[in-house]
Amino acid sequence: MKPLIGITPMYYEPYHGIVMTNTYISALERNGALPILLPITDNEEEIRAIFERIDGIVVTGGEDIDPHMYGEENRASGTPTPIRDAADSAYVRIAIEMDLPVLATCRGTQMVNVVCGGTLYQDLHTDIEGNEHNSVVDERWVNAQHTVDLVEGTPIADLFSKLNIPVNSTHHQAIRRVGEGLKVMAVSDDGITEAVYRPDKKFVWAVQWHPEMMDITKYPEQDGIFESFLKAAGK
Ligand SMILES: [Mn+2]
Repeated sequence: MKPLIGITPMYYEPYHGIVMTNTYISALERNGALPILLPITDNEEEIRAIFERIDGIVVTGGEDIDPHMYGEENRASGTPTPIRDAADSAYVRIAIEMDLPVLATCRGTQMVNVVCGGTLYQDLHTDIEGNEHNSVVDERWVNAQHTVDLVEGTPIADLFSKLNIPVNSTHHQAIRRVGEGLKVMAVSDDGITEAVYRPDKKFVWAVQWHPEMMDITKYPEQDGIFESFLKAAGK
């Protein structure tokens, strides 16, 4: 049976709409899942009931997380979206607690880190002097922007069977202090944590890049991330 995967939606405030980039849906479909969009809710009972019926969640990219969630004032973050922060943090917290497989990308990765008690760089260029992460923005969604070193002995290093891979990069924030229980799996060429996982859980992977957006004809190995996730989510 195909695993049923819930995707956390983005929120578009002007008409209280939920929004989804279709690349998440097509990457899941291409790799053998049935994707569905989750509601924007932080109702614990509702989330637990949904989780009884699905096999994993994808935590998507989007706006900056409210820095108050990790105990800081807003120095260099964008305008927060409280309704989405509340929903995403509830989804991540309950999924980790119930040991439901989680694949997070970009903002989703930052949310996994914050839920586990970590902090973020609010802006790489201002928080780290001289940092030039993503200063080139040419086709940054589909093409690799920089490389990451994979940490030997982590599942992502086993998956790629090499220790340096090209990734896209669309973020101005990133993991600063790594959250409790998380282990670093990938570090960018300028020293930024780009992937973490929870060794104590069935599958909690969080990558700072967007594997679902990368040009699959050039970077077919990125589908391996979805394959690994869906294998863990499979019945
Ligand atoms: Mn990056």
